[in-house]
Amino acid sequence: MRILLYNPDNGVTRNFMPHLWMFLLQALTPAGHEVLLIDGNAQPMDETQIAQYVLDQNIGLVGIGAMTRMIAKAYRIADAIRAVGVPVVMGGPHVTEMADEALGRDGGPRHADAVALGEADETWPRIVDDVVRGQLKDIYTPVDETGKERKPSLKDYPVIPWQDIDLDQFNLVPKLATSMLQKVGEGWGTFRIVPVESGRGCPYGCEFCTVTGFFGDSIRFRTNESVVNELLLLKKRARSEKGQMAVFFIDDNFAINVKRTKSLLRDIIAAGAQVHWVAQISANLLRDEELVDLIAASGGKWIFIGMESIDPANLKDVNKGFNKPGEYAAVLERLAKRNVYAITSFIFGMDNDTTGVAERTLEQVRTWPPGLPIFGLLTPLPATPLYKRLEAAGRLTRPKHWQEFIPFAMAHTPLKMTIEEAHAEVNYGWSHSYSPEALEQAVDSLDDQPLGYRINIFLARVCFRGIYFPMMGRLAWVRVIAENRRTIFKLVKEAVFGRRSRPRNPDLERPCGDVVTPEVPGEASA
Ligand code: B12
Ligand code: SF4
Repeated sequence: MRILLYNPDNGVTRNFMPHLWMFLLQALTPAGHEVLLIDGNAQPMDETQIAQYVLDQNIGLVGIGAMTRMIAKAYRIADAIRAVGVPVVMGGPHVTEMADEALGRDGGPRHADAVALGEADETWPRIVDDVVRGQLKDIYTPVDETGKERKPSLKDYPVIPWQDIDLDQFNLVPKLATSMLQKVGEGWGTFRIVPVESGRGCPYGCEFCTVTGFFGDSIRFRTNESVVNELLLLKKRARSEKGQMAVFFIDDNFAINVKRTKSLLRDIIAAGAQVHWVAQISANLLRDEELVDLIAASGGKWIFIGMESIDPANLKDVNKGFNKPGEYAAVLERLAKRNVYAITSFIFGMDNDTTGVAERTLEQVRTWPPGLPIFGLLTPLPATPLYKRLEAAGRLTRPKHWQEFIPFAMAHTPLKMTIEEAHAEVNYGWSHSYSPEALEQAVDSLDDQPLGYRINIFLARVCFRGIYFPMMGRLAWVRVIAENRRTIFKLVKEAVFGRRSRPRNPDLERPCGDVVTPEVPGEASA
């Protein structure tokens, strides 16, 4: 049977990275089937096109995975595929919590023939077999023989055959530039950011987060050997096509068990399996100097930190009191000293937020080493403690906000400002962090660093800008380049003519006084 795994586009930004679930389920599919992958972010298709594709390719089963924000699109695609007679199975965090909605048991239309609840590593092969036998059930639950929920162990993690997977749709290098860039350095003909997981689960239970409920508070890890082998495979593929691979460790909290993370990073270094990587780590775990040393030595470049707020009262409200705003600056300095930078994520519209929260936050951000601040609104995702609290308090203004997804729009009333004021705060955060002046300032603040780092921060900022200000078409890119011409000119001038003064950062000088070769820019689009 031919199976299609499809991930809908998010309609806002062109995703920089494919979703892991597709590769994982592909690797877990029983032998004898062919699995095709389409990520709507990389290959946009409307309902008619996807239905035609399914017929043309003689697909016998379609699996669709989606987060809450893409679920409306996922349902429309599923409806179109079912209308041409091909069964659809849906999985992922949204339908796990809202299975009745997907199956049309809540009074609405049915969108899926079957739903896979929770982690589907063990149920997916059963689903495929049931389709072949014509015995597809409505719901697949990961349970053991006694009917008790079972979280898959990651000890026997499947080998994802990265060497064979068609990754063309995920190349971030424009086709026209491929052959020229293959000759640059070790080769930049392709550049891909690949999701890799080393473990699952986070016990912290932040009020707005789906993870603790979905993956459970039981933390599970792959073996170091299996992660290291995967990195080596990715490196080999990148070399063979004269390109680059960066890795996003998608673990919810990559250092949740610091001892284990250190042992993994040591094994990566020992095996020469370093690639440039990004990971999510909560600020409290980055107090450890040795951990940060190992992060840098093993290829860590960007750490995503869910800072959420600079107000301890807000953090306490959402059960994230373990974040200590007083130590954010020290954490970021610790990383920056090793040339590791942070993607700092903030949420506005929290219960203790008042107007001006964006500027108050930016005042602090400006005193930190330059990074990539991102801003969102507190969002009640289904089945989270936050959703239940707001529902009980009658504060949900759009209880089924996912049915009509609007980017950067609140679905409940904040306590100390209006919804419109909260929207204005997010807009302020983005526009003041990603204006041409702010980009120039970020680049200038790294004046004592080699050119590569500054090009890096510039490119990363330009790409991240696209999360809020859509940059889907060529014209939008041209506009961004034009607006930032001063900074681009400065960087190009330095690349061509060099700089008179030597870098001031002694860590970056070799004993002979040479500057460490700047990194080729580009790995930082995460
Ligand atoms: C990596 C990641 C990202 C990446 C990008 C996504 C990507 N390309 O991978 C980045 C950092 C960009 C990101 C951004 C966002 N993310 Co995110 N992200 C994750 C994260 C940490 C890992 C995803 C992952 O690969 N997990 C590992 C795989 C194996 O798990 P899985 O995807 O759930 O798949 C398993 C099952 O769900 C099931 N399954 C999934 N799909 C399917 C399909 C079929 C057919 C079947 C049978 C089974 C099945 O089987 C899989 C194997 O067991 C998750 C948290 C988490 N641990 O999952 C959050 C998570 C998915 N993100 C979340 C959110 C909210 C966001 C943002 C909206 C945040 C924001 N406010 O901006 C944005 C939106 C991005 C967008 N594109 O629109 C929420 C989604 C909750 C929800 N109900 O929708 C999660 C769960 C985290 C949370 N805080 O609750 N994210
Ligand atoms: S630390 Fe991160 S992953 Fe863990 S519960 Fe909180 S927000 Fe979710």
